[in-house]
Amino acid sequence: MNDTVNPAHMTPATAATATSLDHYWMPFTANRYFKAHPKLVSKAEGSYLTLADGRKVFDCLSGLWCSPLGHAHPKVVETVKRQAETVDFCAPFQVANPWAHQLAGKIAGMAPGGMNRVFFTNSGSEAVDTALKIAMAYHRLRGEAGRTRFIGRERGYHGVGFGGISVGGLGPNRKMFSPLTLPGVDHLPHTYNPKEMAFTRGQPAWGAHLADELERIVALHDASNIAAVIVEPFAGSTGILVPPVGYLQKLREICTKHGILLIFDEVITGFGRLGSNFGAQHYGVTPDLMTFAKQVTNGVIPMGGVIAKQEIYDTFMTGPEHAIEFSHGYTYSGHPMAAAVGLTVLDVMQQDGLIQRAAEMAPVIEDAFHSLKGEPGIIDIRNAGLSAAVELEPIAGKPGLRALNLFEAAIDEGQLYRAAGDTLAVAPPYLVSKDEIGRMVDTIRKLVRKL
Ligand code: PXG
Ligand code: PLP
Repeated sequence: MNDTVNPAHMTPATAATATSLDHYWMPFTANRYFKAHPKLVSKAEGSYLTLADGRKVFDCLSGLWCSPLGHAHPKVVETVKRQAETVDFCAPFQVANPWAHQLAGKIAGMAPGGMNRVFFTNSGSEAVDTALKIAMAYHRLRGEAGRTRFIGRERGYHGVGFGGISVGGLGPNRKMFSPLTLPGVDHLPHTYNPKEMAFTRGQPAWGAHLADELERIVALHDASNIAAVIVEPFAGSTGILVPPVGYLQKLREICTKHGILLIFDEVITGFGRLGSNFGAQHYGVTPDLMTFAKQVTNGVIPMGGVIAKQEIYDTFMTGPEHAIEFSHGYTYSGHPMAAAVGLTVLDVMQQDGLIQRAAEMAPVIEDAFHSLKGEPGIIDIRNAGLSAAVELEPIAGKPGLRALNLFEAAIDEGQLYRAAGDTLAVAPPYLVSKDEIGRMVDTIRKLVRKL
């Protein structure tokens, strides 16, 4: 073991041996398992990653839903270099860099009509906490300070801040912190019912009525106490749960009726994953606030943010002109490197018609994945836009192990899937070919027959 090798100079061959794995406490990872079965990515190019042990894999989940352009895109590489030489950093408060303003304009132009004010953060988690704060402050500024409650959804993922885990609906992320989650949060039921919807292509026909649960929660607390409802357009990290037909429309109607803000967490669905700019446009429902992250910079420089309706922004723009209207922000909000990369990424998406391309490939991935129906151990297949999930029957008493085994075996076959519980998820770069989709599916077919 030699800790002193400059990692920038590592070749795939040296990376495997030159790096001590002892010190890095890895996020959302079984650390002991990983350190016994290391997978170090030493090169990323196009849609492929090379591991330090020399194996080359297709990046089935675009990093972690982050890299629709693939890796090392020449225009992005050039932007990083140019921006580092131009303005690498400047303070975010009281001064600003022009790229952040330009990117805000670009994002506003892609968002649904009227959603045209953008607050930058560095991650989806920060975006969610920011959106919750905007919602609460907005009501207070309008003289409805009693509206402090939030409504999330079971199985929802909204990052790992205290706000995000409070409205989130994943037990393992919450249980250690239960006493400190936000007070005044309720959860809608999740929308997954395999009896009614297993093997549905796209949106299930069953389940719109689950949105009526919102009326029940409103009746319990009274609308005058509720600030906002937050949901993912489709629930991504829990394994791609697609909204039932009419469900999001109903949530919108009920929120509007009661003066409750609707927040779409578009961290995964934003910037084309569904073949539209945002999930809002794809599903035809306009929220009041949207969060984004990940794809906005192709994952190259961390960035997230909140898009607000102009009316919400305007509500803050009161009081003396020299006074801060919203006491919130991050050292790296609107970071010039991230903003410049974001501009390039969104330009490339537009110039190369990549969101249209994602829309065109959506039926291809749908057909390919649903061809796995009937294979051993596959109990459900779901798809949304250019993403799909295969639900495996858990091994009795060992949840997650079947998917993990398949995930490991697939690396030898050249595929890096995402294993979450017993779900395998894919969301490839937008330039994915039919052949590449075929290989993702063929590998699953081969491995479920064998394992
Ligand atoms: N909201 C949503 C809807 C997300 O999907 C976040 C917030 C948090 O973003 P940051 O940048 O703080 O991680 C996410 C993140 C998976 C997976 O396996 C997905 C996420 C995170 C971890 C795993 O699909 N999405
Ligand atoms: N902790 C300390 C001591 C700080 O000074 C700051 C920012 O100045 C923060 C936390 C927050 O960091 P960030 O703005 O990067 O979220």
